[in-house]
Amino acid sequence: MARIAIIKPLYRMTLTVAQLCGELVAAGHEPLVVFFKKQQLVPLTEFDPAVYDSGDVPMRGFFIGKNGLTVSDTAAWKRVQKGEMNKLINLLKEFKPDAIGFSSLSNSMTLCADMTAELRKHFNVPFLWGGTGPTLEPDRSMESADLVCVGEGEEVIVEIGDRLDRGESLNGIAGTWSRLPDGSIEKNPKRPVSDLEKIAVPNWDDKHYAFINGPFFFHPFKAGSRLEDTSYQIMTQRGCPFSCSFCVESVYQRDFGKKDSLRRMSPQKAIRELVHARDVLGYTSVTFMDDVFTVNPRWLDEFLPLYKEKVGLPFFCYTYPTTHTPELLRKLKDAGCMAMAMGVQSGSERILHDVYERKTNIARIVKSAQDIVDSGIHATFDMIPMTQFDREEDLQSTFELLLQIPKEMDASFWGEMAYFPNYPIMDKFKDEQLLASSGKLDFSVYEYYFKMFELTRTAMPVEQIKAIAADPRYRADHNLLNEFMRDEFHIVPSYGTLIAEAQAKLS
Ligand code: B12
Ligand code: SF4
Repeated sequence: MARIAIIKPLYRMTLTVAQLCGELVAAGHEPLVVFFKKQQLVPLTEFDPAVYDSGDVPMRGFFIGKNGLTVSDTAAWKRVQKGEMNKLINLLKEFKPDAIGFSSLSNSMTLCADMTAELRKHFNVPFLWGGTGPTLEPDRSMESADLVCVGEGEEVIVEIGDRLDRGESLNGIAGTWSRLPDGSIEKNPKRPVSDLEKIAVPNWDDKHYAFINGPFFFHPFKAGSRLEDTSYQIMTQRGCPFSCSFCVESVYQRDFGKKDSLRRMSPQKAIRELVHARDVLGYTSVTFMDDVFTVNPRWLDEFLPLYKEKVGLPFFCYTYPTTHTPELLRKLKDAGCMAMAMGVQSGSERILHDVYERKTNIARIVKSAQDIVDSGIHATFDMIPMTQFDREEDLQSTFELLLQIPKEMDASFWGEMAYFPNYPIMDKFKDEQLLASSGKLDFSVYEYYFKMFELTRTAMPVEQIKAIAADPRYRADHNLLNEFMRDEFHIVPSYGTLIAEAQAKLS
């Protein structure tokens, strides 16, 4: 039995580590997952770099209220304190790991490098890195790690455990890069993507988890989503039929092949996990974290009646403008779908097609939004209304789209594009024609449009909003719009809350 610690800097993304924890336990190994620190939202006006770390990739969201617009870092954290590191070191000393892993997104790569360097002073064990960040930047990861998992890790983590048990070297494992005894780096062949029918059920047993943040230290720790969200989160599917330039799915398709990337577990396997979540873990709603839940109507035709019969909990899922029909929405609603979110991202076909690589047309987005609202499912949509490629016409187009999206549908997130390393969107910066035609807009232009966007979500009649849009006084001074703004703007609402709100409206 190998003892493997996995550190997940910045609490959440619990599914990733619960999956790895499930694999290790099922294979007879002993995992300890440590959530180290917590990500938080910090308004830029309060962002003191001596106190907060923004990570390697800044991520920003916008709040619009009566006092105007607030820009916040949505993924910052308080800088690591010595006491937090000491707690981690003591916990690991007690656990006596045979290997120490890090699971990282792109924004916490430097944090992981600093932590690895510090932990190496205390532990003479292999350091394993995995996750989206190391998969995107394996060479950078190898500057700190002894082994990097490139891609999916279910089989890799078990093979590592088995080899540690047998006292064998960790070189030569498919799907990893590792350091050879002479110090050089070995780049092993890629591993085929995981068969979702064979992977373990995520393990949420408190005893395998710990949490360290500031003065807080918990072990055992309730890692399940219930701490922040009342809803059980599951992914029945991996991959996506689309290839948006700002999303990791397009990277996985490019680097690991598109052919087998879109996979789903059998309806029966998903149902077993959900029945356990309801009966043993005590959850009262479900969030399907599948990138686009509404693909594969044949699977849904089998799954939804089974779900209704055997699970019967209200649920949330994601959709895409071209993947649902009124008929499918009816079936989803009948099975318990209370709330869903649809990616819209922009109202400019130029941005959607040339920058985001989302070949949807605007009329289709409007129809899809209306269909969800007509179905009676509570709906929200996501937008990325700020990039390095915008012209004012693009913002105007987004405003015009928002005027057509039913008011019952709220925006869950207004964000600035986050530029992750090696994503296809980074190639757009090499497209001189595209760059030459980009506006490099002043932030005050965004402030005006973001407030106009928000206005479309208020109860104000569309004709009145159009009159304001036509009035040059507001364009000259966007602060005049503040009086129309709502007090609070939602950002990344909790799924459990969305479901509960939708239920409350019904009753
Ligand atoms: C579901 C999800 C969420 C959910 C998570 C719910 C939950 N309970 O876990 C929520 C909504 C909370 C969320 C939040 C965020 N997310 Co998110 N999320 C995803 C999504 C759709 C799936 C991730 C997932 O769980 N996959 C299934 C698990 C089992 O697989 P995995 O994570 O890929 O890990 C595998 C391998 O990487 C490997 N592995 C991972 N770690 C390790 C460690 C070791 C040692 C080894 C050997 C292997 C290994 O094995 C795993 C199993 O195969 C991805 C997109 C995607 N399709 O991947 C985005 C994604 C991960 N999210 C992203 C972002 C930016 C965020 C936020 C920072 C957003 C924000 N501004 O707040 C936060 C981060 C929160 C935090 N501090 O952790 C980005 C990350 C981009 C990047 N390059 O870093 C992604 C890739 C989407 C994108 N834009 O491309 N997210
Ligand atoms: S539709 Fe969503 S999950 Fe699929 S590639 Fe686009 S952003 Fe990613």
